[in-house]
Amino acid sequence: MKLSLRAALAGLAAAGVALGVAEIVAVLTGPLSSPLFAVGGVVVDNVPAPVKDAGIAIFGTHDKTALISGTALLLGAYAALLGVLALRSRVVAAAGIALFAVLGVVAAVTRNDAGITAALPTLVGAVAAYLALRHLLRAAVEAEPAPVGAATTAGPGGPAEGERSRPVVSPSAYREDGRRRFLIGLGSAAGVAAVGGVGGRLLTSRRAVTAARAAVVLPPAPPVPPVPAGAQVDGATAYVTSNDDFYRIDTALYPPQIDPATWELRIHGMVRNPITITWEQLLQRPMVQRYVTLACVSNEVGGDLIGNALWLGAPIKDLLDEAQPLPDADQVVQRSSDGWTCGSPTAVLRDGRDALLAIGMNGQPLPVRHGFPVRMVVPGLYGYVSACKWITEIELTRFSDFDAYWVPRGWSALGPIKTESRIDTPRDGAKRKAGQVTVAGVAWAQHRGITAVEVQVDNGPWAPATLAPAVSADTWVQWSYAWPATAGEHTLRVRATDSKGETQTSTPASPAPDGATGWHSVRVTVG
Ligand SMILES: Nc1nc2c(c(=O)[nH]1)N[C@H]1C(S)=C(S)[C@@H](COP(=O)(O)O)O[C@H]1N2
Ligand SMILES: [Mo]
Repeated sequence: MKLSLRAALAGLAAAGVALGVAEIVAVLTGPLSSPLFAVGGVVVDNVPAPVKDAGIAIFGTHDKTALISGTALLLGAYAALLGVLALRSRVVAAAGIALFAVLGVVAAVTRNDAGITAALPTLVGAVAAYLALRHLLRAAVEAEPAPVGAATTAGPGGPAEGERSRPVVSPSAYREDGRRRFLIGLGSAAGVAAVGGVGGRLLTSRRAVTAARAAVVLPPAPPVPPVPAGAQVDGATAYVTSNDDFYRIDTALYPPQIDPATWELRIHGMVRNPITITWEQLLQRPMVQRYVTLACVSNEVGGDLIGNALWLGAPIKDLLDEAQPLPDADQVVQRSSDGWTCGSPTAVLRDGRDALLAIGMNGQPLPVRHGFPVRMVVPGLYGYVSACKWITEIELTRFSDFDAYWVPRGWSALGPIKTESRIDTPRDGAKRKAGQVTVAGVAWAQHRGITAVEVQVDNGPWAPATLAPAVSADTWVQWSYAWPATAGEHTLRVRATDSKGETQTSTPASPAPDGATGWHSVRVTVG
């Protein structure tokens, strides 16, 4: 093995040690203080919007895994290079590790709600990496075939008389020893990295709020609006989305872990009567259960970033009424414990719709990924302007005074959900036998409601589809169409009309800045 290769491996191993040790320390200081997650979080909040959109487009809901893997890969390349440079100079090695430490520390302590202890994982990790690198490099150099005679440390005139008779370690034994120590060191470093990384993560998830969530007893369930018979059409997506299947979109690399016992919601800003309520107080409030279909503004035409669940929560309107917003406070900013914000029009939250401070999802306490212990759900608005998860603060302000998280990143401040429809069966590229084929799917225009869905085969006339009943205008509705399919290649299209009489536009638009438009279509081969 060449020396430079050994040095690169030493650098990599030292980086592994840094991350492994940091994960262990982060068990105590909180998951977001680990350098990998802290730096990843800074990247999430600062990448240019087009890059992030491309990331979501390419990796979808795996964008977080892709980001963490990418960060780890970059760090690996940096560490290997540092190992090689460190052969020349200790100073370079120390400076390189210090640079890593500064990045990690700054990222960790500037995260929302981070204390100074958030610096610890990176600092301890960096010291461990420095020691590991020094040890490994020394062994790597000693494992190197030394120039002839070098190992006997003779002076310019050759070995002194007396030394010749003294037993010396032969150069090759010396090399063997270095090689062995190098390999042992490498193995130990890998061990520290693996045990620290995996063990640290496991311990962190043990410390997570899983237990606190399991202990939650939801208040006695108020009546559930019945799902009408026939709401579920064969072949279409489930009318009610299970918690496990529900899409997840957020900027959190690790979902905030909030113990309900310490949770508080502060309602303040432009209000006459600021309020702070605890979890216990929230549970005392009148609760309702409502089916509401949540949709993400990033959903492409035909996409699946949409789901329908039964939410249990306290109407936010009552809380706002108690807080008494000032007349020109036109924006309700919701802030999550991790600093993420969104803003909804005050008028929308007070217009009588079922905007909820939700604590339950499909009969369970909110899953941690979906905002445990408390989140907002607002029928008719995209999630990025209304559905704050892990909510801890509500601030009444003006749209002209405050831009929420996505607004400076190129998204519209207002995000009413656009009327859309989707074909769920047949799938694009499917094959069917000639004869009657069931075409089915979903359509939504939350809070307005869908009044018609039409299907078009190739470029023929638009034919009305049968609308299934839905719980309310706040949920999606399923539809079906009996298609007399003839042999050949066909294109099926769908479009919906809402209760305002507006039919979906055919003009395709991408999700930014305020939601995709266009007709969903699938190609089907009939044989
Ligand atoms: N704290 C927090 N809440 C958030 C987000 C976020 O990034 N952070 N994303 C929003 C967006 S863009 C959407 S579409 C919905 C998605 O909710 P879900 O993950 O429960 O489906 O959450 C919203 N609430
Ligand atoms: Mo979203």
